[in-house]
Amino acid sequence: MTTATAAASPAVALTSELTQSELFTEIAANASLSASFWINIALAGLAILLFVYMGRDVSDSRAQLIFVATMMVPLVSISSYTGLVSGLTVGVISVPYPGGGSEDVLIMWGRYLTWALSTPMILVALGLLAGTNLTKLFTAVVMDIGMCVTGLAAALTTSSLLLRWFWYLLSCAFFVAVIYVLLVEWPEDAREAGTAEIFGTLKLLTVTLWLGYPIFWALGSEGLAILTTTQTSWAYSLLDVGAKYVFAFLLLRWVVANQTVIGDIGSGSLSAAMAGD
Ligand code: RET
Repeated sequence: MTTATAAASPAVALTSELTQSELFTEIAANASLSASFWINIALAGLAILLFVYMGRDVSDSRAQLIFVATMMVPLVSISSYTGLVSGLTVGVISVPYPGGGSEDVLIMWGRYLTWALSTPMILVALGLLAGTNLTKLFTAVVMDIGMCVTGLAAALTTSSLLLRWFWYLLSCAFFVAVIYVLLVEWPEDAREAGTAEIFGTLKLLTVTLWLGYPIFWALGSEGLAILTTTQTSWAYSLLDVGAKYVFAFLLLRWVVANQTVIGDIGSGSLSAAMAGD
């Protein structure tokens, strides 16, 4: 495999010493890779405008908090993808591969960093919708941040193939805890809160799409290199469209139409904390 993993016709050869503007040129020269970024910048921008409009009359405080948390998702996303297109949050590292040897690969490390900000927001919104307590919300959020940070470590470790995959497994272990909360704990809370139906839909969407990320990591240029960098980037970008904008739209549309249900979500330490008790 050669430097073609980063661009069909690279403007400059990939080495780990590229400057930010060389990385920028490299990305711009690959139309498909660039498009995988720009499509998200455009959709995040539209989502922000749409959500501000949808939230104009929301008055319940829990509903407002769900709005703020959900709005953060496209806001973080537009920042994340701006970092990627500008060459600021990408780099070239020498990735070791199972067959032996290594390859200089374009790594979009900014993705993992910004996931550590956006995914907790998704979980806060879902936890508030399910009417969960502070303990479960805290657990889901810290496990999720653990998943993103160890995922970043997996992507950036070049010293050892074994440790690279050990980081990956650690990240998966954190991920299992998040999945457990989503599939076991929160559906029960949502049933009590009267939000079981919409929670069920969003849970299914979230769990299904989130599972795609570790799968594409393993198949992509950071893992087994079955897919090229551009293909991997497209996979993440498309998963992002569903996991962020479609998810956020479905949630906020429901919240706007069901503010009274949200307002009635009662007991639990989180509600008590929100009410200032
Ligand atoms: C990595 C690789 C290591 C193992 C695991 C991963 C999981 C990532 C996930 C990302 C979800 C991102 C979303 C972003 C939206 O803003 C880090 C790929 C388990 C689940 C939903």
